[in-house]
Amino acid sequence: MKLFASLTSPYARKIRILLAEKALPFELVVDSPWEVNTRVPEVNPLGKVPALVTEGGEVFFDSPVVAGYLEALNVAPHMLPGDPLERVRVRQVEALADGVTDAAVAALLESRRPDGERSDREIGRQKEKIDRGLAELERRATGRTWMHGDSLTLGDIAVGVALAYLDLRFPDHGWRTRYPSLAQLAERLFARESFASTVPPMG
Ligand SMILES: N[C@@H](CCC(=O)N[C@@H](CS)C(=O)NCC(=O)O)C(=O)O
Repeated sequence: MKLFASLTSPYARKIRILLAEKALPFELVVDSPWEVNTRVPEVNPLGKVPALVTEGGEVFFDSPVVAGYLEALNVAPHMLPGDPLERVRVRQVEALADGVTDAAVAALLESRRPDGERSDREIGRQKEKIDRGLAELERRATGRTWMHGDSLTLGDIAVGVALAYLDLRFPDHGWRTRYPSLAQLAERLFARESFASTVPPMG
């Protein structure tokens, strides 16, 4: 398997963590879709990472789909429950955490627009999504070790990646103080080898 990824992409990091937790061998193709000579559009028409190319040459993209493919390989530890409804519940946590990441990416891109084109209102709107999303994740995390059930799932991985992305892009956000259950979860997650070995470089 080949994974097209940039080292700072939180969505690609979610997949790299999943691959590490399952100890699945893969080739990491580091490619930033923002560079002019990127080859990502050759595998993903949308020009986004992550994109996974299987041994047979089939391509999967959009991180929830890639995660679904990796789970379908049936390699332990399983990161989604077997029960269909419980599975949807974990995927809901993943979607909520990915949505926080989406809003953080949108706020960052807006903040990098030149003077006169940048909208502070839009940045504020995205930051509200981040905080509403985190408040809901905090509610769900309170009083439990993992976001769902009694073991690590894809939901926890997506939450950890979203929180780490806030540390990277908005280090003054203050989520650890405002969301103590998420802070405890993050401490457990960040100590895992899968998270430690995929820390993004600054940039
Ligand atoms: N929903 C997608 C989002 C992927 C995404 O937006 N990736 C960014 C990197 S963080 C990207 O490749 N952006 C390039 C672009 O938008 O052209 C997923 O979960 O995989």
